[in-house]
Amino acid sequence: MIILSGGTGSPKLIDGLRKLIPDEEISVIVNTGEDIWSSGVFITPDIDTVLYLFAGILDKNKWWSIVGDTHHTFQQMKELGQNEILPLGDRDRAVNLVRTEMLNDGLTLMEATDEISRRFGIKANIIPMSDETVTAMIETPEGRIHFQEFWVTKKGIPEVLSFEHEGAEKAKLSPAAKSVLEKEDLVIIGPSNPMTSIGPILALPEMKEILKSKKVIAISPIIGNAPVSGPAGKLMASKGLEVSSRGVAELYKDFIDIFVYDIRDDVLNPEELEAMGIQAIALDTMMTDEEKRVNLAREILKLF
Ligand code: FO1
Repeated sequence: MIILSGGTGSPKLIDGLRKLIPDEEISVIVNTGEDIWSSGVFITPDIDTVLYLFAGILDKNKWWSIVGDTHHTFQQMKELGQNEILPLGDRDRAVNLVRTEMLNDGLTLMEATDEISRRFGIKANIIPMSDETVTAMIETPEGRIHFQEFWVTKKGIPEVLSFEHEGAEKAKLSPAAKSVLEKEDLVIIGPSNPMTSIGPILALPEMKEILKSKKVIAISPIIGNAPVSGPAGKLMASKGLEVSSRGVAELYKDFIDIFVYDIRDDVLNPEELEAMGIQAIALDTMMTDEEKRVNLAREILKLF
């Protein structure tokens, strides 16, 4: 089984899936469109979240970074006037330093991810969507800034005039992603931001075409007119898309078979999707505790 993952929502679902199927049977194609260089370190937040999840060290209160991590290095750097965009923990920084060293030694992002997975004893197959760098940049009235600066430093407050993924036009689907997609028939599009988390994966050449030949279930990250978390709303609105599950379904309609939306959603009309040949299924998608994560995962597995 393949899961397309970005931050928070998809890792929560993977957490539930892990209780039902062995890690060895899980392949995760992970967004790298929010990656950022900071103080000489290459940080790839969505890959790290998935790595830490499978390594059993993810902070499940925040759904990023390592549980119990300290911030001594970040604080010391701040005192020296180095204000990093992402407040990186010390252990998190260690992982990112190891990765950066591997990249500097000539490894691809896939090879570096594989090696770090191996060292953590991870059995799942964690695959960066691409080995090329793709960077989400947001145009605000005060200028063009990195997604992480918009979301973390500026708390998602600036108006979003537009956004784009720099490097996306040159990026290719990673060979490992391609190879796993050749072997597996079931794909889950996790409930992550359809703009900056799932969007970059879908934008890669061939991806949408490949998905058309698979059985694809997408889970909406939006309930009513508000995302469960994160900046999806503002970013969708900046592209003129309706901020709703209907807006998400519109983005995915050409290559999905089943669309899962929340039981509380009062915007999506399932008949509209059925008319497009997409099965619409209402489930409880609020994964606020482990039981709910496992329940949602179980219901999704029943759909295949
Ligand atoms: N997100 C936040 O909202 N605030 C943070 O301070 C923060 C720190 C952070 C550190 C390392 C890391 O890998 C991710 C971190 N994130 C933080 C998450 C990140 O900004 C995005 O939410 C992810 O890119 C997921 O889309």
